Amino acid sequence: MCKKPLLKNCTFVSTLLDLEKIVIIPTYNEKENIANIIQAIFSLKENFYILVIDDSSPDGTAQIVRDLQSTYPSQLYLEERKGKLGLGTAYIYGFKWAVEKGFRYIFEMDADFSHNPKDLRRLYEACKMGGAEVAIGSRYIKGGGTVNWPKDRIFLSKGGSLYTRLITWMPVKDTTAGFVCYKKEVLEAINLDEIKFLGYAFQIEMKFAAWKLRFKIKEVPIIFEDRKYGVSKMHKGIVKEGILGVLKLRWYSLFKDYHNRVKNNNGSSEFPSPSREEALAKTK
Ligand SMILES: Nc1nc2c(ncn2[C@@H]2O[C@H](COP(=O)(O)OP(=O)(O)O)[C@@H](O)[C@H]2O)c(=O)[nH]1
Ligand SMILES: [Mg+2]
Repeated sequence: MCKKPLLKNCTFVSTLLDLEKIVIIPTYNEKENIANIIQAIFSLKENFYILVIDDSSPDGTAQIVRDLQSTYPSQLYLEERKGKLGLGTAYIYGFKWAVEKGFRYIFEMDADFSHNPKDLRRLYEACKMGGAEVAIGSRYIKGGGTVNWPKDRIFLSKGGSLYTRLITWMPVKDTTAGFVCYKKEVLEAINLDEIKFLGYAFQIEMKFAAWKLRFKIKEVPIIFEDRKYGVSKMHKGIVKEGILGVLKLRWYSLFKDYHNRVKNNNGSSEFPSPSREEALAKTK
């Protein structure tokens, strides 16, 4: 049952709807994809809710979502932030939002169809029935893979995962994966205010924190397909952040009390947005 109203007449809505599964989709300039991905998820007819976190995309992505809200008034939500603040902080914002409302299974997913909506169910089942507390859509286990991805991206992604495993010893094959289902308890246990990375490093640290807090992580094979529409927001700063970020994680976990830092003792502050300068400064 929802702790805080999703809609003004929450009492009415919450008695009718079960706040089980929500897919968080961060967007920046995804006008070619956003309507289709939303429709693809709702057409699964598996009672998914969707929260789009849009960073004032100049291409009008948010308006497309607003227009669709009249078709899906109680299932589609939009949060808009002022300026491009990075994928990591968008997810942190969305995680807090979803936990606050009382959702039990919280998914991360890209807008660009690299993640197949049909795989949402398999991630859900891994958590709901398979005993996982974090289910990762993995490209680098048996049965997983990539389609149409340029060689340099495959190299970067596989290399990044190998590098992370060598340095952190984290037993996860696809450490930069962005298609994930978290049980609410995991996100509640992590001090989300301490996760400050923006790109690949964000994905790595979420898994690292969950692992360090001893949650059960399971990888589910997925086929990741390169986007057909729109452009990637990947840039050199994200790679640099990833390389240094992994070293920082290892360092903190060796010599400083990473466990205590990342464990949520007090409850996180509400939906913070870093300043634009703060977010941009980190990726330079
Ligand atoms: N809200 C928000 N979303 C972002 C930002 N950067 C990327 N995204 C979204 O994050 C998802 C993954 O980004 P994408 O460009 O496809 O990265 P790639 O798959 O690594 O090339 C897409 O849905 C993007 O629109 C950002 O700064 N803010
Ligand atoms: Mg993509």
